[in-house]
Amino acid sequence: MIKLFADETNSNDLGTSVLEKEPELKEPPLYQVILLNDDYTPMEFVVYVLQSVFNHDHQKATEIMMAVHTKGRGVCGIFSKEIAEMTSHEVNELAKSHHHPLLSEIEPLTD
Ligand code: TYC
Repeated sequence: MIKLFADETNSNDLGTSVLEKEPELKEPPLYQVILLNDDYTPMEFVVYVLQSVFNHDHQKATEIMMAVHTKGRGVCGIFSKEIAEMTSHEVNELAKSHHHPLLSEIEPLTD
């Protein structure tokens, strides 16, 4: 719906109005950080990553790790695009620094 808004650009505004588009109030898109299964990363290391990077408790971290282990991939967190990118990068660098092949990636959350 188009509404009348006060013209804030006019400092001599004497109560005049201009037609403007309604302000768009869209929420920013969300991204999932997805953990991928592999044959070599130790289960305990995956649980450690899920606790230390994603702040999951030990029980939840173990559940997610087992779901990824059996299904091939799984969601470990949902964030804004920038935070998802940084978090996925942190996981991949942490795995590399421990010489494990563990990988994560991000994908847009569609509803
Ligand atoms: N499949 C691995 C193993 O059997 C464990 C594992 C789980 C690796 C989840 C990666 O994202 C992963 N040691």
